[in-house]
Amino acid sequence: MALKSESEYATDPDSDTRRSLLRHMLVARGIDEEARQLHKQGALDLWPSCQGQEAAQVGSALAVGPAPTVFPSYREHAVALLRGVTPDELFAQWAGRTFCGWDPRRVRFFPYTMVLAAQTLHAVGYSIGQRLQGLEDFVVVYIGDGATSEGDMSEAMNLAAVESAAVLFVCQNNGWAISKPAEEQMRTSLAERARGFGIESARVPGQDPESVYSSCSRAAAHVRGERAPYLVEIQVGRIHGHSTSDAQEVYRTPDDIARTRAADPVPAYASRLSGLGLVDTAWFDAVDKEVRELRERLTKEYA
Ligand SMILES: Cc1ncc(C[n+]2csc(CCOP(=O)(O)OP(=O)(O)O)c2C)c(N)n1
Ligand SMILES: [Mg+2]
Repeated sequence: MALKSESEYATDPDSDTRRSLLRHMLVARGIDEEARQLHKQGALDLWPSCQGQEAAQVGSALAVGPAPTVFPSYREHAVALLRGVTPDELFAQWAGRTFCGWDPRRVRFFPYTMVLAAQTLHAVGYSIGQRLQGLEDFVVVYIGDGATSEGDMSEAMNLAAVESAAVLFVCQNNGWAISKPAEEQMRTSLAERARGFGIESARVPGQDPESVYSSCSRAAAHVRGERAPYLVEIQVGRIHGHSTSDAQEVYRTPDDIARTRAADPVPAYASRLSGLGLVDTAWFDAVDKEVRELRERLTKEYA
């Protein structure tokens, strides 16, 4: 697949891109809500919700475009959908109906990895392999804050730095590794830690998909232009528990949960674009209809 030219890595999203950011966020929210519902009905075995992280996921995925191969963790449902994994393929995996769910070669989105941070080494190795074969590609790898405590992450950052591997590390720091708060796992930001390995980095708030888009566009241009790794740490909020099997009310205060819900990126971005006149009622009705029909079909298929 052809890489984007330098000028295509726009740092500020235009109006069409802004509508696209919002549409993908709304679709991901609907699919995620359907999955949570199906888990309650016993149809899915488990679901790690991505609610609260949609701006980070959609902003980063749209910024890098379709060229790079993506190595996800297990919560990147919005990225998966954007890359062409169908909701059925996604649900089939969490219903235990298939081994992986999708063909990673078709969508260039690798299988979810439950072994924390293992995908960071896969990504760096894949990138080096691509270079050895003379293929002009770069790789994006997603990790959570907790995964960065694994030795694999440090090995991957060091290897990427010394090998000048074309890898964009995207960390969604949602403040929690299940019930372990991020501040008990690190004394510096991950962005600072990356610099210690010789990797350039940025730290961005994850509520605004446009800031994420701009930062990841610049980061992608760096990876592609310099053939060197880059790390973007995105600060996000986790609206629900770690997974559908986790009661976060046990270890998070009601205030903390309320603050995260109040900072929900989806309604905030919807009202922002609406206020700017970029979307209107007819636009919202069309997206609602698309999501409703998708959800009805998934309910029929799985419940
Ligand atoms: C090597 C390894 N150790 C422990 C676990 C158990 N585990 C699953 S998810 C998780 C927390 C991960 O947190 P984070 O990386 O912040 O991702 P998040 O779930 O917040 O998206 C842990 C400890 C695991 N899956 N793999
Ligand atoms: Mg986390």
